[in-house]
Amino acid sequence: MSYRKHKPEWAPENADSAFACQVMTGVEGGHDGMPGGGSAEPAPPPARRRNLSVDEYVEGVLAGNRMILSRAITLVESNAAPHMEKAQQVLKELLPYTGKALRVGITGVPGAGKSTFIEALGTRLCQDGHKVAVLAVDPSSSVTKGSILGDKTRMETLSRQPRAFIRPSPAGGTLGGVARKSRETLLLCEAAGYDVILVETVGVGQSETTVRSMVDFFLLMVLTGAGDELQGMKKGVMELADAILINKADGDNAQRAMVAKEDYERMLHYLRPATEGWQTHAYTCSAASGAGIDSFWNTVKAFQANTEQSGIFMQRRRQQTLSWVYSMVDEHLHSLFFQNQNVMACREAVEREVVQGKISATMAVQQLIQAFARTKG
Ligand SMILES: Nc1nc2c(ncn2[C@@H]2O[C@H](COP(=O)(O)OP(=O)(O)OP(=O)(O)O)[C@@H](O)[C@H]2O)c(=O)[nH]1
Ligand SMILES: [Mg+2]
Repeated sequence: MSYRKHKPEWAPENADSAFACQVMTGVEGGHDGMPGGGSAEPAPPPARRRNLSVDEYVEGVLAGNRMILSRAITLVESNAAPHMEKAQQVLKELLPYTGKALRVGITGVPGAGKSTFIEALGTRLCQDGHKVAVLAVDPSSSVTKGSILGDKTRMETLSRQPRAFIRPSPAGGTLGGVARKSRETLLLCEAAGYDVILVETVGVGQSETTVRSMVDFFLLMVLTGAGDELQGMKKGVMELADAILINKADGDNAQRAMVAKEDYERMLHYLRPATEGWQTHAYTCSAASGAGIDSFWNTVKAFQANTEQSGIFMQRRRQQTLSWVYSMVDEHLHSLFFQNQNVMACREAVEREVVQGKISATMAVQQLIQAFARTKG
């Protein structure tokens, strides 16, 4: 194809901003690096206005071009039908290049220090030669409310790292929608060469389960003052974790953090581990001072070695992919059902009859499903 011969000199790796650059720097060969056609006219409008082809997305992402990666993510986040179709074509081409990163999820109550920790850990990993992508899953976020990584200044050091890529949560929508977008974003980042993916999520609602289902290692970050917190802590969340990290183990709090660590250890003893063959433990750290961060990463590496060796690592990934497929089938069927004309036509009457006790719940289901099935034949 002709554009391959005129491969653009992509914007430099360290071109500022993980958040879609507004303007691409001028490149040789005319508009957006495309053949200039010999025209001496001034440069046309900024490149991002021009639609990219599937091949341009694929090549740009594979070349590690951050701006094209940002645009590819915007494409997979779009709910417009033509964008979704194009996004799927791009993903199909990129799939063979995905799967090579270590995927780590991080949850914890608001203010636990997740972002501070990711900033410190991510910066170290970049210095060690890794390429780190940071994503967020926050189903409650919307453009107006801002998302958990919406404020770039909260990861100032990391966002300046040329080897790091930070992407806020897709705004609003259902958890299912946010989950799909986040998973596809994760795949795009892998294809772009990021070998560590850190996914932050707030510890509320169902988002932990969603993030657990897209990562290899899941970290629960907690604080001291544990007595109450331990009581209120959902056992279910602890059972998702491959490590529990008590943050802010610094200053006056250091001693309390050690006590909390013992408390958590005792609780973990009675819980089912999240990953077969791996015992979840509690650790302390200070995201602010950096203490405990290296040893946390060693734990993650040990987990990886252990689960790769036992085969659990790949087994979990296969299960994750399949359950992703079926959760999307569920969602699709759900919306087909509730948008079905026949269902909508009889729903009110069926609901009335069931709440008045004229028909049983099972009969109500039968009537609704029959109404749905009529259109399907
Ligand atoms: N003393 C101390 N303060 C910390 C530490 N880590 C984070 N903090 C502070 O705790 C506050 C919250 O930190 P964040 O990193 O924004 O917490 P978060 O978990 O990302 O919060 P949300 O994104 O709102 O859920 C900030 O004021 C941090 O400076 C630490 O290790 N020690
Ligand atoms: Mg945060």
